[in-house]
Amino acid sequence: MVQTIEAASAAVVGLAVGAAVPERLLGQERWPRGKKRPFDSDEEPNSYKDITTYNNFYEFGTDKSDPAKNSGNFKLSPWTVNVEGLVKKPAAYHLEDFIKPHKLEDRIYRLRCVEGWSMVIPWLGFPLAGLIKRVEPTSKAKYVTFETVYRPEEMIGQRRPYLNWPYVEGLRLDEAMHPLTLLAAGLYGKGLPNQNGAPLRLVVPWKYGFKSIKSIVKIGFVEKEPPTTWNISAPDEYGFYSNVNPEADHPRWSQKSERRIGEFLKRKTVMFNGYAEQVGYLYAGMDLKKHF
Ligand SMILES: Nc1nc2c(c(=O)[nH]1)N[C@H]1C(S)=C(S)[C@@H](COP(=O)(O)O)O[C@H]1N2
Ligand SMILES: [Mo]
Repeated sequence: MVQTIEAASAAVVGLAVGAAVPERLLGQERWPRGKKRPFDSDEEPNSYKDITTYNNFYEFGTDKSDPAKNSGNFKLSPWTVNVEGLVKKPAAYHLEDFIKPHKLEDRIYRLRCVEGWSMVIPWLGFPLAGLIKRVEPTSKAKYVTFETVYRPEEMIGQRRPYLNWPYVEGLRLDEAMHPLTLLAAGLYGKGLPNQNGAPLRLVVPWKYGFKSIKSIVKIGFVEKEPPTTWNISAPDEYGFYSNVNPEADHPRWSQKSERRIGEFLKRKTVMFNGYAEQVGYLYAGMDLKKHF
């Protein structure tokens, strides 16, 4: 059953819900959805409770329940997003000005974590391509970089060396421009909860979840493939591309199947997480076992 927003709200009393993105920017109540939109998965979304209590966000701890428990005092405003590097219009944007020119859309996407579990999440966001066009990358720009906020006072996980902080990620420019690539400011029609990466996070549905970096403060444009956090941490296990691929096993486990949160039996993992038709052309001629 698709949860109504009322049921969803009742399920999260006591959890932090994003407030940095004013409701007027999020627009009218968008959930429950009407007819299926072109980019939607037709699978049933996970419950608001599952999506907001089973999280990976190491800045708030390494257990799945830690981000919801430990992110209550995370400050969402003021929030500035710096756009820098090989662009004609570098700038430090207040979050509102960053989001305002873009039309927010609901997008129901599958999310597959490299650990072997998956969910279906109704995001609210806008295509990263719109932002990229707005800031006008120069012809030298070939990759886009992203950085999470560094605030060990508020993010207890950053006081320990679980990963190299701040968390950084990157995409090739054509991946970043793909219409599926989203900057999300909400889910289930409301502002993003802190544990899901408030106030703004990336969503790249055909790649393992760790590419979808949370709580972004910096977006850069560069010429060379940038370093990425999980690749720095374990280069043999996590590559730059990290496309969902049932044929390319993780060195320590198979990637052929996954457990959908809320289900008991495993499902088969699908190439590019089911988005092969839309994104396959981006990797034509590439050996995806080598460029994992
Ligand atoms: N900054 C940051 N972003 C992050 C992570 C993290 O630990 N820190 N975890 C990643 C991983 S491994 C996954 S699976 C997704 C989970 O997103 P969700 O908690 O909203 O489902 O966030 C990704 N983004
Ligand atoms: Mo993940």
